[in-house]
Amino acid sequence: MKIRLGSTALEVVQGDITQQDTDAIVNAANSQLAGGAGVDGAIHRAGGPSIMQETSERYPEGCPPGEAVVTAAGQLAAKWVIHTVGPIWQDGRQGEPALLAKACRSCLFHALDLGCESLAFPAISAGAYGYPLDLAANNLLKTAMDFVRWHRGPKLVRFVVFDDPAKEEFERALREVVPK
Ligand code: AR6
Repeated sequence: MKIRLGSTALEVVQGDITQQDTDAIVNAANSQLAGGAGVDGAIHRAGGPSIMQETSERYPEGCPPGEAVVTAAGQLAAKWVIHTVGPIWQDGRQGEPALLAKACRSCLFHALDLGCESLAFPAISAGAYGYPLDLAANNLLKTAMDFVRWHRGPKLVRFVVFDDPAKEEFERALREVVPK
């Protein structure tokens, strides 16, 4: 499902983030940039060891929640991996929504700085970090919509969701956040 906003577009597709041919893909990393399961594991497996080598060399301090760092994408089709760290869900009153939106914006700013026309996001924080799927979908889509309308780019922002429930929530959120 794809919605146009002027010269930009927001899209929800079901699939594997590692298979995207967008200029950049986003990794749902941890603050040590230590690798892990889920999206993080899949990206390091498919991209090869050069990605971890680069994060260790360039970002030995890791990356705080809400921020993002960039590496090349090794063997992936994308040119760049933008590693961000979402919040760990507690009860929703510990700043999680602001941090998730900040993580999303940090990735979008990096994408513009890198000259990317297209960027693919996973459902940051909605797996191991426990962020409720519906709330993550609303937050990420609204943040991305506000960003692309204001900055008029990147041209394509794609949300890649793994399973049917995530697809339903992201498509619902896309219909709800975009003004008619
Ligand atoms: N492509 C697209 N989506 C995926 C893929 C994939 N290959 N694999 C999983 N998902 P998660 P988080 C979905 O746990 O919640 C790691 O260990 C998954 O179904 O990857 O931010 C890191 O090292 C879920 O909807 O990210 C951190 O320690 C969503 O992607 C921690 O997990 C995000 O799930 C980060 O947890």
